[in-house]
Amino acid sequence: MSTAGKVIKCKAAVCLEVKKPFSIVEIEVAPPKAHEVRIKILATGICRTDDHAVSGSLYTPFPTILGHEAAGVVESVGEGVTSVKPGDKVIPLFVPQCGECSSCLHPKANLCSRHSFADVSGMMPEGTSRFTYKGKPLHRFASTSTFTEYTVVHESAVAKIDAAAPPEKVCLIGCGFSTGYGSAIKTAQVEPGSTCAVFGLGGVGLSVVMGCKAAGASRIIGVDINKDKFAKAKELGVTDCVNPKDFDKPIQDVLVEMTKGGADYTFEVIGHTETMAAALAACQMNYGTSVIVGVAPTSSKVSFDPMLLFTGRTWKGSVFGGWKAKEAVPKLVSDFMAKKFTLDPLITHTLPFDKINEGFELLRTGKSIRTVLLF
Ligand code: PAD
Ligand code: ZN
Ligand code: ZN
Repeated sequence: MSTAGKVIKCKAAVCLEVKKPFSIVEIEVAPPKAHEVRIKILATGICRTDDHAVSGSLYTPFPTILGHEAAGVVESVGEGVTSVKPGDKVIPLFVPQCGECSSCLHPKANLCSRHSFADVSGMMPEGTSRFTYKGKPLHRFASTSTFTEYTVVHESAVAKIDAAAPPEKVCLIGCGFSTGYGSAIKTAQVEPGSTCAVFGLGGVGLSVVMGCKAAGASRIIGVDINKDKFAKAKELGVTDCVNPKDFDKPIQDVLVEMTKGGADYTFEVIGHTETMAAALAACQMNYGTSVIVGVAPTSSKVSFDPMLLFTGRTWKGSVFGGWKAKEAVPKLVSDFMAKKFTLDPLITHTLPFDKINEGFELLRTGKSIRTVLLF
């Protein structure tokens, strides 16, 4: 029997309060309104950004449904939706693309100005929530909310993908892989023969490594305080592994020495303001480029010597790897299907959705790269 137009009762992992474990509860998901799409989630990855929200480091209103790295199938669509239809396999987009605003129309921009990726209202663009728990509305997160059997997103925040794509793998194209890979090949535009340094070798950092390697970097230095991350990093293209704990001096000094003057490209993929400043200082003073990928705590400030930029370094940031999400995600999925890159090394754990708290523990204890939750 069709569920279109009806309220769906389903299971969701709800965060009732900051710093608390997820509660698996039954919620109600209202039908999509005009220009909205209701999606049955098939698989969702656990990204550090979700954990930043749980810990309160990244502000988001509670109670909430987190999760933003997923693949699913369209259950029903609201009035006026033209780009997807029921039954389509899709990836929800935490960076929406309306296709009509000045940013969406600009070839260099990927952050829509009509539907901001940074919106923290916790509501749909028209101002209300589609999620209800015990009669009260729940907030959404990052335009997506994927830790639930069903979610509703705006049409600008969903992309149709190849029907044959395996959801338990391509869910990573919804965030971690695309962010890291794009930061290297699109935002930094890493050149063949260059030297790169990647700070943080988690799911996103290892995807930066893959991007640097694909772009032809000849030396890729991986920096992490967890030495257990080094074996996989080497497998994916890291040529030198550096643990800041092994040195008495600042890591930027170590890297400048190792590279005889600084790396061509550095990437901060941790989310700490100190390592952002260190990554900037670790790139070559005349022509080095440093890219901030990690999400710093809400309202934090970075302190750095302006001389670092005065001499010629370039400091950039990259949200979702600089991709215009709605048009890039289907292409990235096609590239995956054509075996242009692999996602397997990033997926260290697969768990049933109910074990979401276990999945977060694996991330917090540094034991996982990506855990994919299956519904
Ligand atoms: P992760 O926790 O899997 O990886 C972070 C890595 O950094 C771990 O291996 C840690 O051991 C390592 N680390 C921690 N502290 C230090 C330190 N002081 N020096 C060196 N290494 C350290 O996270 P992830 O890969 O899922 O995400 C990484 C960051 O990227 C995180 O801040 C997340 O919020 C952000 C992110 N940004 C975007 C975007 O669009 N820019 C998208 C997705 C994630
Ligand atoms: Zn993410
Ligand atoms: Zn737009």
